[in-house]
Amino acid sequence: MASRPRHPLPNDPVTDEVVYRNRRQFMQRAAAGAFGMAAGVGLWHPLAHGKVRMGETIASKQLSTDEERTPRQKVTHYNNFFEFGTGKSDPAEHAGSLPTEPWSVAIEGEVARPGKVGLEDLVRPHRPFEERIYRLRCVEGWSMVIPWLGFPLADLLARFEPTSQARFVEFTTLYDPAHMPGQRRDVLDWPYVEGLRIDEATNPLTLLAVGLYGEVLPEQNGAPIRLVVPWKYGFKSIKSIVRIRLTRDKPVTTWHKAAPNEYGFYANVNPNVPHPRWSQATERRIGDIFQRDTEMFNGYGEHVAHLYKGMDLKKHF
Ligand SMILES: Nc1nc2c(c(=O)[nH]1)N[C@H]1C(S)=C(S)[C@@H](COP(=O)(O)O)O[C@H]1N2
Ligand SMILES: [Mo]
Repeated sequence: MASRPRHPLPNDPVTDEVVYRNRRQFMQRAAAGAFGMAAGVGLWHPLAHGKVRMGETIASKQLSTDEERTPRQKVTHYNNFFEFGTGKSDPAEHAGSLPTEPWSVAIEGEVARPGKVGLEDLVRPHRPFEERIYRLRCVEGWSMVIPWLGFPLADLLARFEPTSQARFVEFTTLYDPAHMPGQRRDVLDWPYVEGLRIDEATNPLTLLAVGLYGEVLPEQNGAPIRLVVPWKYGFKSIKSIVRIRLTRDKPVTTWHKAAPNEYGFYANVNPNVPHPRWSQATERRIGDIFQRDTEMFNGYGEHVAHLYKGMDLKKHF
């Protein structure tokens, strides 16, 4: 685990400089009569009020692809987010009303410092966010190139101090059938759960994303915080996370539970292992007409192949 300075954890008073600055600005503007009372209320509590602010970001060139990015309109209107329906346009149509503020994430299990942390407190130590341009390969056979904004999951986990017993990380999506119409139907066993081995979770490529294309994450892409694991099929990149649990045992993941012969725990992109009902050898980049060859580990082998040395990837698909 990377050794990093300890960061303030849950329940620390909000003393962040940005907040201080916002508050001071508010005082000045309020004094100048720029705001009425109603407008001022939210500004006194900027963290309860605002979504994650992007602020300054840094480009992570080394881990980014220089391939052409999929247009933002496609990235935000061709989605899989079954909590809002199974159609590709359902998430863009229905996810906008998902309440993402306030939002907190529970960090549980094999950690020395468990806690339930408000979103801003969770992400604040990880600013400025990095821009990572990653390929995303869906198990259905399409792919995109998406400029995410976020920070390494490894950095977040280190703050909570995983114990020596922590072998896996389990992630859970919000369960809120009132706002997630798909959860009122038995399409999947809700809430959506995903998992990684601890060495996969702490690989430098593994990202917690809070934005894309320079802006706050749209609801349909998994606001306010989602996982991005670019060498695995898209379904591992779980959206709208409310719980991160470190465990000794391998998590039981949603897609594996739904169809164990079709969706393995590892779900590494692998052109040599067909899905039982279709080939995985090629893919169509959204916007392209023709298929292209799918690369082993989605082209991220130099960063992750060592994680699977000695494993039979046909068995551990
Ligand atoms: N909670 C949740 N996370 C999810 C899904 C989902 O249905 N629910 N779909 C997955 C699948 S199959 C893919 S391909 C990606 C799509 O991410 P995107 O819509 O941001 O491109 O999200 C993944 N994360
Ligand atoms: Mo997918």
